[in-house]
Amino acid sequence: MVTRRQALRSVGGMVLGYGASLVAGSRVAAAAAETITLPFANGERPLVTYPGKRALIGLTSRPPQLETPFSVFNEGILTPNDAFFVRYHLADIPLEIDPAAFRLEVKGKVSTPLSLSLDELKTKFDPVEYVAVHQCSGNSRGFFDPRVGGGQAGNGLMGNARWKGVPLKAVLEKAGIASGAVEVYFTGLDNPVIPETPRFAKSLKLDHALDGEVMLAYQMNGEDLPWLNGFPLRLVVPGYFGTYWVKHLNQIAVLDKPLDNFWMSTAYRIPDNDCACVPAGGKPEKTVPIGRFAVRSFLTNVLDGAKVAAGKPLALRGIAFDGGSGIARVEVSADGGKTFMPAALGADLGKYSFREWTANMTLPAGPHALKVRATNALGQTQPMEARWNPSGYMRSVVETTNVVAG
Ligand SMILES: Nc1nc2c(c(=O)[nH]1)N[C@H]1C(S)=C(S)[C@@H](COP(=O)(O)O)O[C@H]1N2
Ligand SMILES: [Mo]
Repeated sequence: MVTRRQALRSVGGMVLGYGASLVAGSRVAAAAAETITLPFANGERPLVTYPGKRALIGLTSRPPQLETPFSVFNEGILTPNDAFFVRYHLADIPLEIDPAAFRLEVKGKVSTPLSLSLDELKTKFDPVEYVAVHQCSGNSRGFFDPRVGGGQAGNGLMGNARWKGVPLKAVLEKAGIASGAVEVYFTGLDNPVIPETPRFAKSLKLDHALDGEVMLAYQMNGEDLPWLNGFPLRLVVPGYFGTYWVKHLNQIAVLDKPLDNFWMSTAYRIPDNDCACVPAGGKPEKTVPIGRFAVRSFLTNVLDGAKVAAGKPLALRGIAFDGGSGIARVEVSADGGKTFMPAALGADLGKYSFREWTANMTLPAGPHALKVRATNALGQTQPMEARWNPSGYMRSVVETTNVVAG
């Protein structure tokens, strides 16, 4: 028997050809047979499949929110499109988009409002391409202690992809920024279910929008954007949390005053201090919009609870990234962080990319707490103790992997 809950777990359709439609409807996917257990209380999740995606960790189905299983990060330094996480706020997501009829509107404080087809974006502007990590502010929220409200994610609300598109700057310059402009507004094709809910929209400061790096992306890892990752166009804001990476982007407006909506003024704000933290259980006095990623690093080839061979070289491998200065060094510890030794860095795919690291260590028999710590080009590193804020954002603690050598 298929329950309503199970039925809702599937969008129930497929992406046809080059993203003609994600049809709601007829076929109900088999109920999730498999589950995965994230390493915190109430961490059991179904593995679910959606159009264009392999089995991913299901967090919610309306709207779809899918987490990447951590094992994917050990498969390669780029995250495959079919394994890339999915996050939406509002359940009325686009199910049909005609790429030929799609237009990006650019309006507001500009000298010439624009309405650009995908074809024009692809042919009338010089494309740019770079590798960048995309990460949700709430990545790893499930590890917060004390626990906080919001999607209880493990470490899979992140991914690393090669993005291709048009610099936002080029499009804004074509429209011509009028005097008095201070911010740029972005929204997409998804809608709230009830009109009282504010539509999802974000803004960037004008100088950020004009930095030449923020991208209107139409490709991810050499293919059209996957439907659920924002087909046919999304904003890519390298180094910045995913909340700014507006999907199904179809409207840009240049504003003469800061955007004051729920998504900027209430949600996605962090304590206004260097650690973006408050004492556990506390409340920040003042908040600011979330910005760049903190430095993070992970061991990917040895999992917590693993049994490893004692007295033999153990090859360790993982990833590190930061908010865009680039990873300068990675160190590993086998004694719970008392001493660290340097890891080797892998190929440099750019300052916004995951950086691979490798290390070898030989462990005597017994339990060991492995730790990995990265430092970026600005000298910023990861705290040994987890920081806390009430929204569960920006986890960046030195992660621990407990193993037993025998
Ligand atoms: N249109 C639209 N864009 C959006 C959102 C959304 O709800 N609607 N969520 C944002 C948030 S919070 C995140 S983390 C990323 C998720 O991108 P992904 O689904 O491609 O992983 O999209 C961002 N862009
Ligand atoms: Mo997010």
